[in-house]
Amino acid sequence: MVQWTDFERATIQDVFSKIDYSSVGHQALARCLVVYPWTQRYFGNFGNLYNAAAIVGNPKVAAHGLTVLRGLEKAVNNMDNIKATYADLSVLHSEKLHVDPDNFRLLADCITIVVGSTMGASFTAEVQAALQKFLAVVIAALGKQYQ
Ligand code: HNI
Repeated sequence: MVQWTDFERATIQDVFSKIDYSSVGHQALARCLVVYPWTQRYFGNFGNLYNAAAIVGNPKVAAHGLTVLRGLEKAVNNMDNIKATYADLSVLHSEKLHVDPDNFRLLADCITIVVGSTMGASFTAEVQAALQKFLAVVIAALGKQYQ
């Protein structure tokens, strides 16, 4: 089981209590789709993803970004049990959506970048380390059904 320090727990709670889910989710998913264009293939029913402006302006991207952040909130609220919390979500991404699990890391990195740019100076190296550890646990849990 993952061990969390008091600082890591407090930091994750603090970061997620301060960020705007809609904005961070939207920006992070849009960034992922622009920077790693092959990720667009999973969102064929989202309509126009033709270029960066279309991706950022696409309301389905915004809505789904919020869905992803709400999904992350479940992990924030169950930090000692993220694998079980994500069991169904892992099955969905592997067996139904067939998302290559390498992509989880790419979206997670985009989330880190957007959170960092939103938090500015308060996004210290220690805060980044806590967030990336949390996201690594999320990625492992989402990938569990692939193994
Ligand atoms: Ni993901 C649906 C959470 C990474 C492609 N995804 C969801 C849902 C949640 C979610 C929550 C909604 C489930 C439901 O309807 O029951 N996804 C997450 C999280 C991460 C993640 C927490 C990683 C941080 N998903 C990814 C990645 C891709 C991805 C990297 C593809 C590149 N997800 C999808 C697709 C759907 C989806 C596609 C269905 C979207 C739809 O509405 O049709």
